[in-house]
Amino acid sequence: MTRESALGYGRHMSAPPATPLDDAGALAAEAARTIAHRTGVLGHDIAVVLGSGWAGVADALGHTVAELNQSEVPGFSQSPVVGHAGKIRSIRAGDRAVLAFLGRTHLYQDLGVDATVHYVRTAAAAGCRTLVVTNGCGGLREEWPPGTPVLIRDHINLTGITPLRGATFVDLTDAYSARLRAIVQAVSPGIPEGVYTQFHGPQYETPAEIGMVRAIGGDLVGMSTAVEVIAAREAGLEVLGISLVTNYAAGMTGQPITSEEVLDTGQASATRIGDLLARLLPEV
Ligand code: 8IG
Repeated sequence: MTRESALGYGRHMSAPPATPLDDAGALAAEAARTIAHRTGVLGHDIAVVLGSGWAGVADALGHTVAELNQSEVPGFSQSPVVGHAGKIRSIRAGDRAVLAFLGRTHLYQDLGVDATVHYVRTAAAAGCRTLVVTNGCGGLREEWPPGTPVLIRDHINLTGITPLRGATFVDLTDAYSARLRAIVQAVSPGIPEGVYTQFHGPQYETPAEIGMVRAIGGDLVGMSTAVEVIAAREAGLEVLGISLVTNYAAGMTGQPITSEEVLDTGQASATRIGDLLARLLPEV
C-alpha cells in the first residue's frame, strides 16, 4: 500500500500540502491504531525487531496473543528477504506487552528511509518506551565466531542516510542504553560488547572496506540498525541492540560469505539467543 492510499488519498485526489515528517508520524499513528484494533491490545510496552538469524526466537519470547502480516498494516511492505517472515506479533511476556516485528525493511530495498524506520515510529505510537533491536551481521573479531551474540555498545552510520529531517539535532550519546546493557550483563555475564557499522548494502563489503571498518573502530558490519536507532532516539525510545554474528567479515577466512552460512548460523543459534531474549524482556 502506498502512503497516499494508506491515508485514504486516491490517485484521483491531490495529496495534501507536503509536510513530510507529519506525514510519517500520521502514517505511524494509523499503523498503531490498526495494530491495537487487530490485536485487541490497546498499548504495548516493548518493541522487538527480529533480524536475520533471529526469526526462530519469536516463539520463545512469550505467549502469542495475535499475529498480523506486516502487509496488512498501513505503511509496511512485505519483506522479500529470505529468513524475514514479515509478521507483526503481539506477545505477552510476564506483565509486559511485547510488539514483535518479524522481519524489517532494509535501505537496499530502495523504499526510502521512512519505510525503513516505519516500524520504529509505529512502535512509539503504539506506546512502546523500549526498543530491542536485533540483527545478523558480519564479525571482525577472531574471538567472536559465527553464533556469538554481541551487545551493541555504539554504532557508526556509513550509509550517508538519516531518518531525521531538517535541523533535528538528536543526541546519540548513550544511544545504546548503558542501563539496559547492564541488565543484559547481569542476565548473561560476560557477553561481549561491540561497535556496529551500518553499510547501505546489499553487497557485502570488500576486504579493503573491512580494513577501513577496523581502522575506525568497528567490530561488526551489517545493513540495518543504525538508521533505525537514530529514529528511535528521536522518538524517545530507550534502545537495546543485540547482534548475532552469522559470518566472519569479508577477507577474514579466505572463503566467500554465503546466505546459507548466514541462515544456518541463525538456526543453530536460535535456542541460545531465544533464551537470552526471553530472560531479558521481563527485566527491561
Ligand atoms: I547476516 O558480513 C550479514 N549481514 N554488510 N556484512 C554486511 N551485512 C551483513 C553481513 C556482512 N552478514
